[in-house]
Amino acid sequence: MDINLIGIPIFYGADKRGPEYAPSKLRDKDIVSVLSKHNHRVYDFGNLHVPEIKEYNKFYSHHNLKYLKAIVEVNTNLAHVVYSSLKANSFPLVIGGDHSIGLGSISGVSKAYKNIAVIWMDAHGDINTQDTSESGNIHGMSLANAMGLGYEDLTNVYCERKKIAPENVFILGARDLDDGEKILIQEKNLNVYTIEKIRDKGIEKVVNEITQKLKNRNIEAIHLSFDVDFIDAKYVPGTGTPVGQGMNVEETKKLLKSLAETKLIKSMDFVELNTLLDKEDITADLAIDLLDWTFKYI
Ligand code: DIR
Ligand code: MN
Ligand code: MN
Ligand code: MN
Repeated sequence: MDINLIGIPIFYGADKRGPEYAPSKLRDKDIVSVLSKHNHRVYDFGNLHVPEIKEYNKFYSHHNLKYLKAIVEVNTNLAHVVYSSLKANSFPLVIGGDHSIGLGSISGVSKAYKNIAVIWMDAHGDINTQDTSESGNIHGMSLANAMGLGYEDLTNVYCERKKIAPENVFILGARDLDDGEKILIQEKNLNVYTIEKIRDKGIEKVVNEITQKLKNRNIEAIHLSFDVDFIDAKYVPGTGTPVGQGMNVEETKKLLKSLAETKLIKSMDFVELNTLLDKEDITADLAIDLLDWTFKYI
């Protein structure tokens, strides 16, 4: 397979420095050779441009959407790179950066395919809007924006329509949800698989359940958006908002393997590696290990 490696050195969605260094960290750790081992041709597209915004200007465009304008700009460009990659039969692997980039990726995928699904692996739901968010951090809103919910500058990124139907969104591993997010999950009847639910049913069964639903709906492509805080806090010191009670590394790998083996994953984000918090490169090394593992089966 051809892989287009796309780095997005952005921290604006998290409003905490660190994730912007992840793409170069993973390149230092030879991500290109690691992925190439598995019979993939890897094209390193470098990093997309992220405009420099001064911290005192972060509320410039909206009082509860920090760095809105720059995030819209980066996501628009990302959407087009993802779309172009898919049209050229390449697999876009998007390395964040924070999770605000999930919107750009999904926007690009949704233009390339008619029927898509999103698997969002995350301790968080990222389904806040400017009205429910307690932080004003856009990385906690990107999945809502992709579903057409939230501020119009964000929901209109790349094209003026919703990018993904709520029934085709699967949130795996959520365990730190804000009140507004819990309400939205009820309202939209979103597919949320908590850690307990995944452990109860077993990984095989969960993946079968998801793929059965996708088959019934004629889904052509899955976009996998992987926030490294999906994994339990004790294994990922290098992320901005770690949460306990998550899966261990072995369970996570089992889940990634099962998902990859569906052969439906056509694009992926890997986000929220914060190198400034990552003492001894524990999380960066884990990131390499997880990507190595996943792309063996994709
Ligand atoms: C929180 C944290 N729900 C927010 N979200 C994070 O700011 O909206 N997402 N960390 O990954
Ligand atoms: Mn996230
Ligand atoms: Mn998260
Ligand atoms: Mn929270």
